[in-house]
Amino acid sequence: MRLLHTSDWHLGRTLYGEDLLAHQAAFLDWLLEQAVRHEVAAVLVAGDIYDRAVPPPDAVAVLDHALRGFADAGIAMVITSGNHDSAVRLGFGGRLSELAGIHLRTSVADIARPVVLGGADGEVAVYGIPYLLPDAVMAELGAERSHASVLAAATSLIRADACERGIARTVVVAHAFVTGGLSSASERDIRVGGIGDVPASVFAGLSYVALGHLHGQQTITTGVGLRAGTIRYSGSPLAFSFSEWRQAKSVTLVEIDEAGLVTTTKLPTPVPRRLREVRGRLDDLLARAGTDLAGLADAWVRVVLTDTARPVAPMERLREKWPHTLVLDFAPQDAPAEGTADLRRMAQTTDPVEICGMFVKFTSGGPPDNEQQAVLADVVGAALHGDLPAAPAEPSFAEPVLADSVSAEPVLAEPVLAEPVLADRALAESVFAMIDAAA
Ligand SMILES: [Mn+2]
Repeated sequence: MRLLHTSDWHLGRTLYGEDLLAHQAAFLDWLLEQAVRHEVAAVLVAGDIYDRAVPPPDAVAVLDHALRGFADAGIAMVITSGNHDSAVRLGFGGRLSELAGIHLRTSVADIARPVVLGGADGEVAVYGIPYLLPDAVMAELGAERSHASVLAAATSLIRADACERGIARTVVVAHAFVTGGLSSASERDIRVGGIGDVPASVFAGLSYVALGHLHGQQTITTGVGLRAGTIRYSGSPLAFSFSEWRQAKSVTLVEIDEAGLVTTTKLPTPVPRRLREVRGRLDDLLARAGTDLAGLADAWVRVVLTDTARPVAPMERLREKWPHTLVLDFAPQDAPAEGTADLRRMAQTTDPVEICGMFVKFTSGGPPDNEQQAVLADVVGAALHGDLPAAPAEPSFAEPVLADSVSAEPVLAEPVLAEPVLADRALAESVFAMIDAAA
């Protein structure tokens, strides 16, 4: 019997502001083609169908269209909710869609209610475990406050049910962080709060465990007493972060033989655009745009600039060559590593000369030299005595510098950074105008 295992569609998600929905819809069309071509008995979707608990309407429309396609083709689906989904919203109308072969498993009550697939070689029972938040389900499952405990309780129910039915070949679809799995930057950590990951041993005795949550495909091989290849993350069909740019995305074709032994094959998913990361000085990178970096013109690109001084309008210049540049980060060469500590210190300092000096260090990678320091002191002194040229109505330095750096976002979120800078904006601006003039 053949099954197709996929997860983490995250319908409605964007990639650094880039709309992915058309690519997600194309993936779902492709998935249906694969399901038909490989004559699978069912498609298993292990959670994170949507990116958000309240998905945007066009993402709902895309899922609706896809489900109808599978139902029309007579291919069963077993879908569980992930930590990004609202189980109640995703599960709406579940008993109705079940009549069309679309089996939503979004509640604890349905964990031990399998979808029994019949084939020429006998029956396979497929169970769906929705993402189980320990606090929400521990009482119902009689479990402790940990993922390991609630999942162990869930799989006990499943083993008991399969035993009662006399079905030896069992498949579980679940959304969890299993010990030993490798994560990437685009997953929302479900271990927060000390509730822990799950040992593979909770899945002992099952023929195949179709996992979701981790976005890189991988097989978990740390289970004691488990056959290798039986516990697997299919990974997401698309990359959702640059940390995944080297991953080849796929869905997993699962073949279960009569004895319940499993073989898996990766089917590479369509790639709408490759992700690429480059690092270097702006001028050097742009000079390579016609040669070894020519391929970046079609790619989604993250650029890490190592220029010591921030170049003017870097994003605009990069997008002239590589229009799909999405992320621009700065990592000045030889820059001191204590940048964040500097920002904290800035929040506590009241000496404008020192603040300006930190800004020079932040933007150029090094502290002001003696000459610059003298200019700073002069200008600040003049400003404090009211002997200052009028500041322009729309100050221009703070915004472009901070707004074009994605890496600055988490720092900006801390109010301590923005305030001292902005409060002294007119002052600092004049200082920098004079430094520019002096340079
Ligand atoms: Mn996910």
